[in-house]
Amino acid sequence: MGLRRLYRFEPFRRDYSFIFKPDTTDPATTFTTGMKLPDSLYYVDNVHMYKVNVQKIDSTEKSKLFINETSSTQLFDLNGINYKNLDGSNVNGNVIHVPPFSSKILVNDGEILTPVLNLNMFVQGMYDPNSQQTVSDTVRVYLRNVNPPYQKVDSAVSVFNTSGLASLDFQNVSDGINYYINVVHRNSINAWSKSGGESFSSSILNYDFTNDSSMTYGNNVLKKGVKYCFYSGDVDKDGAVDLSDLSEIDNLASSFAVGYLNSDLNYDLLTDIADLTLADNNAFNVITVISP
Ligand SMILES: [Ca+2]
Ligand SMILES: [Ca+2]
Repeated sequence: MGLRRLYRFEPFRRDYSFIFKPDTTDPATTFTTGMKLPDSLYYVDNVHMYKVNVQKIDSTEKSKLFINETSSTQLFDLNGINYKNLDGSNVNGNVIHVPPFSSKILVNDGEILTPVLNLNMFVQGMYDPNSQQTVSDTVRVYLRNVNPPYQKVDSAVSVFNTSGLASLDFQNVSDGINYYINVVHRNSINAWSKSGGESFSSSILNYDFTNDSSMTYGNNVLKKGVKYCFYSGDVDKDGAVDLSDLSEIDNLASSFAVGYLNSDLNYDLLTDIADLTLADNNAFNVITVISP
C-alpha cells in the first residue's frame, strides 16, 4: 500500500513509534525498513508490532466553526449540544454571539456514539471445529429494511477475527428500529438474520450467527462441531453453489492456482481438489441463499 515514514538516524539510540492502517483487503501487509543515506551500517532493533483499536471520530462532529460574514453581531443556536471553548471552559447557554466579520470554533466534548454491530459469524471452509477458530477475512454487512423489498439502509465493511467476531460501524441507523442483517462474504452463501429484524439499543447491536441455527434466516447454516457456519462455495456470488462455481474451481485447480482467490474455499492459499470437494457437496445439496 506504500505507507511511508521517514526517520533520521543518529549515533545514539532513539525510540520511534507510529500507527498505520493496512488496507483490510490486503492479505499480505509487510513492514520493511530502508535507508536513504549511503552509510554502511545502522541498527534497527526491538521492533514490536501491536494491534490497536481505534475509534473513528468525524472531526466535523467534534468541532464546529461558526462564521459571521455580516456587519452586525450574529446569534447561533447550539441545538442543545454542550460545547466547550478552545481553552476548555464551558459555553454557557444555548446560543453564542459572534461579532461582525469574525468566527468562533467550539468543541463538542460530549461522547459521540457511532452505532456499532458486533457480529459473530463463521464461514464453513475457514472454520476449524477443533480449535474453534477461523481464518480472518473481510466481510460486508448490509442493514436492510424489514419490509419488502428489504431495501438497503446502510452498509459497512470489516474484518472478522480468528474468533469470528467483526465490529461494524454504521452511520445511517437509529435505536429501536428493526433491520435485517445481511452478511456478504466473498465466496460463501449470503446470510440473513432471523425473521423479524434486529434493533440497536444505545447504538449497539450484538448478533451471533454461530450458536444456534435459528439465528440465520431459513436455518441456512451448516453445523461444524458445535458451531454454525455459512456455506462456502458461492465463488461467482450468484446466490447458489452450483455447476458454475464447480467449473471455476476446477479450472483454477487444473492450473494449480495459488494465492488469495475466491476459489480457495479452505483458505490454504491453494485451489485444489479439497476446495472442489467442499463445493461439490454443497452443490449436491442444492445450497442457495434463503432470504425473506
Ligand atoms: Ca454460484
Ligand atoms: Ca484450498
